[in-house]
Amino acid sequence: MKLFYSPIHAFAHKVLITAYEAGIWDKIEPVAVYPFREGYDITPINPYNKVPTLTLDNGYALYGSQAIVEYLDSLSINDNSLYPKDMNIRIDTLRRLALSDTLFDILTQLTLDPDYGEGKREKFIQWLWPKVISSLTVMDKETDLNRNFDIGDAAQVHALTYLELIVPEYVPNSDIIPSNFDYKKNYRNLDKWFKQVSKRESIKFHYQKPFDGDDSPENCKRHVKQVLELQELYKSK
Ligand SMILES: N[C@@H](CCC(=O)N[C@@H](CS)C(=O)NCC(=O)O)C(=O)O
Repeated sequence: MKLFYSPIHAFAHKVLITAYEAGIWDKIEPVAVYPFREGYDITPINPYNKVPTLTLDNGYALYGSQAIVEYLDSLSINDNSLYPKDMNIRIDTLRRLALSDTLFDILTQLTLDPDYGEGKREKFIQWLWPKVISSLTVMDKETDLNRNFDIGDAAQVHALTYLELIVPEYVPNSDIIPSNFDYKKNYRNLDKWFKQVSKRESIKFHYQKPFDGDDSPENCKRHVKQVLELQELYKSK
């Protein structure tokens, strides 16, 4: 399997955490993609040109991180699925997964629209920033240090590390977002929770470790080509 993903080391992606928790990280060939830099294009295997995208050995390309994590979890060689079996608990876990993934989506929107005109941009932030605050408030309130680590938690690590990475540094100036914003100071339970979960091997394995492979556009192109060749090969079988 190949995992096309952005190797930003200060961001602990839930796909990487899940693959490690499932004990199958060594079955995955990581392929670095920076979707916003020149030369990286995975549109032939994902119409949205988004990472993460996972491709299987027959060329099948799976995208949408929620589908990818569920697939990786199903391959687990450990007896520790991140998806609780009890339906009520599972549904709540999926709600928490959505809570964190939506926070991530909002954060990417905040960083990726710097070119709005003066007034319009403020309106845009006025619309999005309260959602960031209210989701953090819910997460802080729901923090449970005794719960078995699940996919909702993996997504929360993902969203919080991204938040820490980009706000306020990569979010263009705004009167609405405090220039010294630090969720760790304002959401003490979340801070405590993060300190505890980040001791897990699945997080320590990638978090804050620079990518040491080939992250050139040429390498990305070569892997996309290989996937397309596999798709042709398996189509004719
Ligand atoms: N809903 C998608 C979101 C993934 C996503 O937003 N990826 C960003 C990471 S920066 C991306 O690849 N953006 C490239 C683009 O939008 O062109 C998922 O969960 O997989």
